[in-house]
Amino acid sequence: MITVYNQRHALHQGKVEMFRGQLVPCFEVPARADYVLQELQRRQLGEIRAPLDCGRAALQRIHSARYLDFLASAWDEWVALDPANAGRDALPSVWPVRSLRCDVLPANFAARMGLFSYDAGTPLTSGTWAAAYDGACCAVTAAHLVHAGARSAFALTRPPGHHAGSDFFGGYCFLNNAAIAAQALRDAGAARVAVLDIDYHHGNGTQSIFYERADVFFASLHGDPHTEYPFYLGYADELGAGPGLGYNLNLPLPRGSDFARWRAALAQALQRIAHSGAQALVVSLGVDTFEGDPISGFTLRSADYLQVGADLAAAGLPTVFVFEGGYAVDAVGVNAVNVLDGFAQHAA
Ligand code: OKP
Ligand code: ZN
Repeated sequence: MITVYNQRHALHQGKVEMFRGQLVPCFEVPARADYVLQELQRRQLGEIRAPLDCGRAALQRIHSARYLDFLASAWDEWVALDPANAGRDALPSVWPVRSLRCDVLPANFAARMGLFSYDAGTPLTSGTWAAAYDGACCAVTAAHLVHAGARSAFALTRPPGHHAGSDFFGGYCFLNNAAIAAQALRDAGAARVAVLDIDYHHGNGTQSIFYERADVFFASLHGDPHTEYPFYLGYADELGAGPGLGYNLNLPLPRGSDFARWRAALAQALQRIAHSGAQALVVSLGVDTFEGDPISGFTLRSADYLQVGADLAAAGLPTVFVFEGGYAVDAVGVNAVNVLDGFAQHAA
């Protein structure tokens, strides 16, 4: 398993997120990726390399130009409002919901923060753009390695990506690394690609990006959005639309679900992926399904992740893993690497 590691991930270091009327310390911290790297090195799971510069064009296959322009300049605009902002994270606080206009690009910075986001839990910091850009390049580099014949590759980066849409950030995500990887595989020549999202939270960004497309099948196992973030997408009746009808699969599970129940849903998703005709697989690898996760509600144990990796290997597809969630920081390295190790041990 080759790992493509984002050495600049810690440039994105949020201080606080809005939670129940208070600004609380961020759950999505640099130590998460450090622990995964440490565990990869400890178990000598394979070569660890740096990403190639994938260029803005690879990002623009998924994200709108005006969103990328905004992200690239947002920090400078934030500090220009008030030099004291240099010591604070930027968080949105106003959004264009139903009946308000999304087509006008306001000059006001706060108004643009809201236009391009959907929650107040995702701080934008001085290094967010640099970290997210290099992270997307990790995903593209991993996709190219797999397209060139590697059985698998792992994009180890943060911030995560699966909640980010073509023109919005949210859920700790800015650039949709998994979608960018899937598109890179398509552009390299794979006719059909599947994205399997096993993070605890529904990958609303990835779903929305591919919802009307038949060339990228999206499947997700996640906490039931009736009670779990991101609440407004991820229901079982979302099947895709237009040419994409039949190419979206949501398997919401109740909060509290255990590994047996989760694994049965995984088998269902993998069966559909096998029938989708996908030539390559992108896995949004979140390990916030862990019993000890502080913001999630499934009860997987560390050893279960070895089995998850084995089940994924049995699908037999060239596979790009992209790191997403997992907030039990002490366990995130073991859990994520268990998936990769289980995969490597069972990959033909
Ligand atoms: C990102 B990924 C916790 C509230 C939850 C958003 C969760 C985003 C999860 N105070 N806020 O792991 O899917
Ligand atoms: Zn998650």
